[in-house]
Amino acid sequence: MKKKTFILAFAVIMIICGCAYGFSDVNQGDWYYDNVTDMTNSGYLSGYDDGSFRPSGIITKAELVSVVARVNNLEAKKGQSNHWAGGMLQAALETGYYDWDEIPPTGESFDEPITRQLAIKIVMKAFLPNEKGDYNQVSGSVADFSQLDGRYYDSVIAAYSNGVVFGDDNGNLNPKSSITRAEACAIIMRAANKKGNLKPYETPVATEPPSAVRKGGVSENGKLHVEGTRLMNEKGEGVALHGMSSHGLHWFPSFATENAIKSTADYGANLFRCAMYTGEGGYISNRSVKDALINAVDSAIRQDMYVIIDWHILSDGDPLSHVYEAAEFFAEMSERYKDNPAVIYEICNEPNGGVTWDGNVKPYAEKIIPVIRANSDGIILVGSPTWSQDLHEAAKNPLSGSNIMYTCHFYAGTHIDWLRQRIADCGLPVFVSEWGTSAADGNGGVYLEEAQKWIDFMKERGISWANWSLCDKNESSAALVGGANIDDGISDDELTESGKFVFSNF
Ligand code: IDC
Repeated sequence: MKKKTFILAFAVIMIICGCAYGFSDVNQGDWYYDNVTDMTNSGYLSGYDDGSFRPSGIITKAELVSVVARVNNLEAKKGQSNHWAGGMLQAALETGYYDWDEIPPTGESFDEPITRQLAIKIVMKAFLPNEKGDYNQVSGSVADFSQLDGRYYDSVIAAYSNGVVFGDDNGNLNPKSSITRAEACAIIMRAANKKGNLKPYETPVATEPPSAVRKGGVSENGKLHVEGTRLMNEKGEGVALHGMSSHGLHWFPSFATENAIKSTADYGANLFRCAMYTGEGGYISNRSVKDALINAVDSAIRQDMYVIIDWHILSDGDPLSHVYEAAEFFAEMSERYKDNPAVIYEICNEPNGGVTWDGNVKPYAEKIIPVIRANSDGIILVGSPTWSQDLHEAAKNPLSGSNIMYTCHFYAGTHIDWLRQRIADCGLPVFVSEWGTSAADGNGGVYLEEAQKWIDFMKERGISWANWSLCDKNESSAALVGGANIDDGISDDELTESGKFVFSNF
């Protein structure tokens, strides 16, 4: 009953938004219709851009294990492989879904089709590890039971006895053949339903329309793309986004609420940046900060603003140090916000500490960008070494692919002409996803004369920016005075000197 309500809600949203409900190649009456629909509605597996699901396409080891692991709420672990699913496969391996030799963690076999016997074992270990079945009955009814490898007897017998698997029309299991996407959906959904731990379906924010329409907002500019060095709107006109960055969401979630974000839009901002620290007590050690991030992203979307999802590496200077977690995170975020034109992905805030573009940042970006591109062709922002100042290094060996921009971060008390010159010289599309009126430590100053030079420079070039930061911390880069209560909007006397300057420039 509950699930039906969720599915109904989904259908209603899809109809309101004028989206087609269902896949071109999955029809009511197909034996897998319910399982595929439940699975895709729950957001665990998606179809293809052309509107198809390809039910008879094969599923790989990486795909099957990562879907099972996600349905079962596993969290990615650090694995040996840089494959997009490496972290989830490591977690599944450590949890005992399969043995080392069945899918070696090196990544080499991750993209191979998974056999049916192994898929069944993984699904049973994940959802119904304690179920048993009747050997005589199953071995007598499965025509090709003798084809099974002995290590799969228990799982296959339990799967048949619990209604997770049925043979084909000839009573065969074909244990060593590949398994299709539709079949995988079916066995996963049957087992997960039997265990009863399916997460309720959540309203897809991606299709929820904004509740406000604002000048310069998403409803006006639509889907963004990059042409040459410029950010363009859907109509092919140059567009510049301006707004605030949050401070660390795990420290200051109360300044990243819908009211807080809305109050910046009321001053004219059309951008909000959600800074989710990875280190310093952030996401890597405290996954719950993702809830604050999602809340902020959804809020900005409802306010008709563009919104940056910032993977805020800082003390953990090498982005490769958390590449597995990043792949998992961006897979989830890009799936959640799939077609939403508001969402911009910033994949590494500020690489630093001896990392190089060629050796660290570019290889990292080349792992994360395809993960996002599997779901979205939205704008992706990439940092560079030395706290996102080494544009000249990125320019020597830029990334391939479209809709990629390079971030440049500046603090007016520290970074002056020479960094502006770098932007002018690099020939790359640049996005200033973080800047401050203070010195680089977030304090000192404020340096409004130099900040004005920067504002003029960015305006001339149509460069988008987000200012650090919307919070009331006692440091000069903070936009709000101590104790500011912004639940009812931000009044002028709640703005610091920096805040007044920045808000007047939206
Ligand atoms: C600063 C915060 C400060 C915090 C410090 C360490 O303003 O309160 O104690 O981080 O977490 C950056 C970073 C940004 C920094 C900011 C100012 O992206 O996280 O915030 N800065 O130092 N790069 C250059 C400057």
